[in-house]
Parts: sequence; structure tokens; C-alpha cells
Amino acid sequence: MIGQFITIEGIEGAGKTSCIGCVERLLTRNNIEYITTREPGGTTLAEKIRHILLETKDEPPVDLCELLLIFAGRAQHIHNVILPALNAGIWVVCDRFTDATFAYQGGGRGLKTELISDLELITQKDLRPNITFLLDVEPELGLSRAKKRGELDRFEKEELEFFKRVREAYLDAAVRNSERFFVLDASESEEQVARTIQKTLLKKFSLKNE
Ligand code: Z5A
Repeated sequence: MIGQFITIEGIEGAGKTSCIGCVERLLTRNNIEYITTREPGGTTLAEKIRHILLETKDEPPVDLCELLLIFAGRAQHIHNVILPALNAGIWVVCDRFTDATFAYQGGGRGLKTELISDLELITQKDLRPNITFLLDVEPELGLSRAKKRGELDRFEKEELEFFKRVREAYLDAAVRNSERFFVLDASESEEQVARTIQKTLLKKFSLKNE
């Protein structure tokens, strides 16, 4: 049996953490075996790459270097974690995946979509999420939530305009991939967002809510 691949996307402070918790609870109630993982990261090596990507102290990577580091970590993550799980029938819940690359490196940094698509094909072949939740929120609100948590990483230090471009690129991706994207209004309460996510999963995968 092949497991299902669920990804959660959105700008900072959109509420991915609580969204993941709600997906996990629903899968547990349905006795579905799953793992939760994240990008950048998800393996020991890929977590080291994440650290390089997010830290603010040393030499910052140029945009192309950032993109290649992200796909390097992704190759490791797919090979060592995602594909073995899916092939064993285990569902994978992933906090960000390649839609984030189109949004941040494409929309935010301005790298060409064709370049990202080429790397996607090389790294993933036909692996794509079965369902993607995009938690959509005004950057002003998302950033204000994220800032309450304390020290900012390299991405969180970007200007508001950067996050506006990221959000637009996410919304464009949702239109282009409407068969797997579910866009949620993440300015609503965490409880309301959780209810919508559960309803969507119940319907898509014929799950039980008991
Ligand atoms: N990145 C990239 O550039 N390219 C790529 O291909 C990939 C990633 C894969 C790290 O990702 C960075 O990597 C990321 C993009 C880049 N940029 N940054 N920074 P990350 O996902 O690990 O980091 P993050 O985006 O900073 O995650 P986050 O800020 O933790 O987002 P979140 O998980 O959506 O937020 P949260 O912790 O769930 O919520 C933040 C706070 O808001 C918290 O106090 C909540 O209680 C509160 N909250 C959440 N939802 C609500 C609602 N609905 N109402 C009120 N308050 C709420």
C-alpha cells in the first residue's frame, strides 16, 4: 500500500504548527500510521543544511546557493525518509515542501520558475503531495504573530514586500494545482482553521471523526 503525502504551507506565523497537530489527531483517531517531518530538514544531514539556511551570523548564501542547498536537503529527505515511509504505506505529514521553494525562492527571491521546475523534476521525479493545505494570511498579521516568539531567523528578517511576493506566489501555485491545494483563511481562529482542515481530510480520504 502507498501512504498519502500531506503538506502544510504558508508564510511565517500562518499557524502551520497547530494545523499539523490537528492532522495528527485525526490520523491517530483513524488508526493510520504516519510520520511528521519538515523542510528544510527531516534527516540529520538535511537538518544541518537547515541550520545553514536559517542562521544569520555567518556568510549568507547567495540566492542560487540557497536554492541548491534546499534541493540538496530535499534529495536526502526524500530518499531516506519520505519515500521509504510512503512505500511502506505510512502517511507523511510534512511542514513545507517544494511549494515553499516556488513561493520563497521563486516569488520572494525572484529566481526563475523554470529553474525550480527543473530541479523539482531531477530531485523528485513524479513525487508530489496528495494534498496541500495553504494557510493564507496577510503578511502583516503572520509576521506579527511570528515576532512574538522572539529571535528572528534569516527569512523572518526579510522586508514586508518579500512576504507579499511569497504570498502571491503561493496563491498562484494554488490556482495552478487546484486539484491538490486547499486554501484556508488563516486569519480565522485556530479552532475554525482546525475544523476546516479536518472536514477536508474526512471527505478526501473517507476518514471517520470519532
Ligand atoms: N523555506 C524556503 O525558503 N524554501 C523552501 O523550499 C522551504 C523553506 C521548504 C523555515 O521554515 C524557513 O525556510 C521559512 C521558509 C524557508 N521561513 N522562515 N522563517 P519553517 O516553516 O520552519 O519556519 P516558519 O515559517 O518560521 O514557521 P513558523 O513561523 O513557525 O510558522 P507557523 O508554524 O505557521 O506558525 P505557528 O508557530 O503555528 O504560529 C505562530 C504563532 O501564531 C503562535 O504563537 C500561534 O499560537 C499563533 N497562531 C497560529 N495560528 C493562529 C490563529 N489562527 N489565530 C491566532 N494566533 C495564531
